[in-house]
Amino acid sequence: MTHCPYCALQCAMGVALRDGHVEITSDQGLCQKGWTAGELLTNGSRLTTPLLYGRAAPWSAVLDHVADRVRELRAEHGPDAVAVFGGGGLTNEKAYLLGKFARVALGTSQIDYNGRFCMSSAAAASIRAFGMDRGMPFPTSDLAGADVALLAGANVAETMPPFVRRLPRLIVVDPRRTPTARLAELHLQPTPGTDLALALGLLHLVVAEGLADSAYIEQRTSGFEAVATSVSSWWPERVERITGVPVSRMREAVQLLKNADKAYILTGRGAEQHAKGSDTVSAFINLALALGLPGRTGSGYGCVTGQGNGQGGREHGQKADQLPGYRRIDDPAARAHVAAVWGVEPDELPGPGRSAYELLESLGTAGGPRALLVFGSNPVVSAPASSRIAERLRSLDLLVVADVVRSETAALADVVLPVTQWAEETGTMTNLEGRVILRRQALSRPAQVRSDLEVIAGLARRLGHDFPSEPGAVFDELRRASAGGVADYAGITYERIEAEGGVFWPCPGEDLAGTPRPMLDRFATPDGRARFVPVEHRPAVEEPDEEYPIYLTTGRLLAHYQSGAQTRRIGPLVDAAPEPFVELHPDLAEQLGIANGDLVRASSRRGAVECVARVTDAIRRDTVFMPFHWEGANRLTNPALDPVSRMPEFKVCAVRLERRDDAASGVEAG
Ligand SMILES: Nc1nc2c(c(=O)[nH]1)N[C@H]1C(S)=C(S)[C@@H](COP(=O)(O)OP(=O)(O)OC[C@H]3O[C@@H](n4cnc5c(=O)[nH]c(N)nc54)[C@H](O)[C@@H]3O)O[C@H]1N2
Ligand SMILES: Nc1nc2c(c(=O)[nH]1)N[C@H]1C(S)=C(S)[C@@H](COP(=O)(O)OP(=O)(O)OC[C@H]3O[C@@H](n4cnc5c(=O)[nH]c(N)nc54)[C@H](O)[C@@H]3O)O[C@H]1N2
Ligand SMILES: [Mo]
Repeated sequence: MTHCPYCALQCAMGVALRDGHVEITSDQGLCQKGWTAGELLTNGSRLTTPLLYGRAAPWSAVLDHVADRVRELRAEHGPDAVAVFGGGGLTNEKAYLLGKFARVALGTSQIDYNGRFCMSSAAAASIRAFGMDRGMPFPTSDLAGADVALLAGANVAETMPPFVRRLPRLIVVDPRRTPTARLAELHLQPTPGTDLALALGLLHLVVAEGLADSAYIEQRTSGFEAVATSVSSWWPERVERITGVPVSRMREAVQLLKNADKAYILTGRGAEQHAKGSDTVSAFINLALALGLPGRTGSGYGCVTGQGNGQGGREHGQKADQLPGYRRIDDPAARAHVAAVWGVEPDELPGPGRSAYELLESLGTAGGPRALLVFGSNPVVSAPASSRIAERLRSLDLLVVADVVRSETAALADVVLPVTQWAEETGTMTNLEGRVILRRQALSRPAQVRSDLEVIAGLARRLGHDFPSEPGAVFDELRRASAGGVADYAGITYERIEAEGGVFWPCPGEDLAGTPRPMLDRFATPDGRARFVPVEHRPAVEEPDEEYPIYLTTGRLLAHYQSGAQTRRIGPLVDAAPEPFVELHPDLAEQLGIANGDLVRASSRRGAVECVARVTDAIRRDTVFMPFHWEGANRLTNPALDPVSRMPEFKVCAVRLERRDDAASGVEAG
């Protein structure tokens, strides 16, 4: 058995080859992306041979070249001249080995990964409140037993369809009336970037109406008084002015939460991908704490983790500030433990490096890296201010991309390394519940293709380091490196995962059970109490003005995955969603003289893109929406970063929209 290559639900599936065709089976039902995931294994658009400056070349020559160039650049500019960019779709084994490769074989501090664009705000807020970041500290099967869940900025009907069946009655917070909002009992439709004010307003109502759970607050939390005082000025009318959400709707939301015996508050990228994303999540966690939800069976706060290994990918050391086991790279005890497993001295390990966007932005600049190795990300499409990032990538002395297809980023690379796909390899993933699952190799792999682990170990060997490349051996080393850390995998084995249907971390010993609900008795803070964190609302970094009068927000469609590198090569998915578009309200369309289907030009201070207009009353009048599955949407987005999580402000910036012929004549005239 293996698991789906896409999102953090990691649905189990069987994969077999019949008459040259990949057949997918499932007992639980899959989304369309899952059912069609086999196509990329055989459909001819995958990479099958290494490329050196665009030409096919043997593996040994290509890896020799990379190692030689890395040595030269290091000798000339120092170890931080070589950088690594990883991905939350990589298995735990790959994420672990990539982090070790950077710190030990390259000796560089410059490693980060695309999860910075994904989970980092929720992770930062969870650590502040609970002392631990396990996105959902409960099995998703708990959700169905609740009376209500508030879903802030998550469109799970499109991003995790099978998850919807596990949900109770919903309150949905989204500027668009999404398929998820249509399922909801109550839909709050705020201006993008105002969730923080909304959460403060909801907490204000809870406190003002005496609905806070004082026994729970007393026994299990600290810091309530300061937060209660800080929300006293967030009266509902003020919040309505900022968010556009009517006071009556806020009251209805609080009623639904109040009347619930069991309830959840869940956040998705819509609330998190802001330059104030970690404070926004803190505000929602404060609300959950005031209602007494976290750390109880059947209630809680959770972040709806995104990528296949979004959870595990942030635990084993491909993040700039982390070592395996969710350890901090600036913690002397953590460094000593991991250095011992790696057979190096603690002071040989580099310190924390730049965050994802800062790393990409520094490439090829004075003092920035001269070389980048990318494993499992397509930043030319998915990074904010993407034209600037493409330019930075072009300025490098060496760009190496390991991928399964020729992504937009691979198209800029000096060296392209074709790697095996999910069904052709074995490894563990940690799903959104913190359950470690096992993908077993189901198919043989094409002759010229190697696994990421073999590629990393092959490069390490050329740089004088002996790394394991077999998944089981890498996992055993990961278990030792994680032992004693927050994300302790020491007791997890492939055999146990298969026998038990997955194992939840922490699991510190083979004779110990996993931990599905790690916060029931105490939180992972020094005093065992969850912390209320006072936070204040502020506007988006870039608010609309005369020149750029409209809010742009971005997100996902059912049929495509992320940068689209995989799904834009799968026939039925392309048929379902063939082209990029911008969604706008009929009133705005009329005001701009734009009709449904018109070609339009959208521009921001950072760039412009042309696409088709889709007119729909499911969006606010002041806001337009673009999916980011095609190159272009991110030319517009604002790379302003959250001060704590370093998350870019993907979900709100200011744009202008014109019909293409108007825009063209404007250019000629101007
Ligand atoms: N089909 C599909 N599924 C996926 C993925 C995919 O690419 N395609 N990617 C996976 C990954 S990595 C992730 S991270 C998850 C993401 O899953 P989600 O978080 O559900 O996805 P998004 O579409 O990015 O954002 C969710 C919603 O946020 C809304 N939104 C925009 N701005 C705001 C705002 O300011 N406030 C609020 N409250 N809402 C706002 C958008 O309208 C959108 O409907 O999906 C996973 N699943
Ligand atoms: N405007 C806007 N931008 C966004 C977002 C948004 O909501 N709005 N969301 C952000 C979020 S949440 C995320 S997670 C990022 C994701 O953005 P990306 O990091 O670009 O995600 P993917 O498209 O999944 O890229 C993965 C790449 O790795 C390849 N790949 C897949 N599996 C493997 C493997 O096992 N090994 C190797 N070597 N390669 C592999 C794929 O073919 C693909 O080219 O985008 C972010 N960007
Ligand atoms: Mo994500």
